[in-house]
Amino acid sequence: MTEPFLISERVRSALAEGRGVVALETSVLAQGLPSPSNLEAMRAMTSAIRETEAEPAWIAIADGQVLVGTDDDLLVRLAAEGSPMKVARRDVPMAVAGGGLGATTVSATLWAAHHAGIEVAATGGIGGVHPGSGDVSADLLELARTPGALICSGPKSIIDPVATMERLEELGVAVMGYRSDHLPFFLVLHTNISLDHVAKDVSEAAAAAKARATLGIQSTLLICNPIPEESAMPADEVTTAVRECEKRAQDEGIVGNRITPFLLSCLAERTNGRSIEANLVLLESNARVAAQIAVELAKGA
Ligand code: PSU
Ligand code: MN
Repeated sequence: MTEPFLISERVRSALAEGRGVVALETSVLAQGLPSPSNLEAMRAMTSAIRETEAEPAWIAIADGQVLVGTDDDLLVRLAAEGSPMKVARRDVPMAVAGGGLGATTVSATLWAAHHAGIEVAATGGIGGVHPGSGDVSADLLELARTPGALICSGPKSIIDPVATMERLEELGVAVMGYRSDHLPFFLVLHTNISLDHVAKDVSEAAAAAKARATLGIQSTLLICNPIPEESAMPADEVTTAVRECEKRAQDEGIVGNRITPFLLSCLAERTNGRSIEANLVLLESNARVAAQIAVELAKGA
């Protein structure tokens, strides 16, 4: 029988040598971005992490195995193939048993990273509470029950940021701004929600992550790094586009885990691709900051 959980040789040796490792989700490649932007994101994130002398651990499911650290060929397949399964934590057993190709969301990625002994992960924007529909991303509960540190640019612009922050508070998930005292909002620089905790540099962020780990606090520290300012989109433009897309999703009866990919692709169409450009910029920036934090943690910050 093949092992259902496989850590790649590169990731295994990076962990054994005490080097920094950054876990990365693949749903952003398979469902979040169109081709060829998804491959561009994959390459930019991989390079940003390697340049920082950390090791990327892309997480995916293929041929009955959860893979922590994949080769580029598999990522190219994930990015190209019509419909890899979108795999949140609850879907992992079926994705493994089914033997096909699966792309992990933040929840499955945090679970697998922790299982592999990886402390730091990066994504674009997290899921959260969708306005009005009662839809809440599994990302939130996962942040509450799995230890680690996740670098993101706040909740995605399709999410209700106030309701999401309330839910994170209830779940006991700490939110820390990275060089920002307001909650970033994915494609938009920030919301008007102020944050209680701010890291002014990598060493402050790493120190908080280290304290969490030392104390054995069983939740993920959410470190929110705003999109680089020159690439940020105007809030009113994004809000208008999101409202139109929500209406379209409702008219077309889009529900469940198809909502987020639908809204992201609608947003790309409504903004003539500018949301995709902005998404690429923030993904690369988050990968770099995550790598810097992972390296600092590995040094025993
Ligand atoms: N960040 C992005 N693009 C994405 C996602 C995150 O910039 O596509 C994905 C992540 O995998 C996240 C998922 O976990 O969207 C959330 O989906 P849902 O709202 O269905 O929980
Ligand atoms: Mn949902």
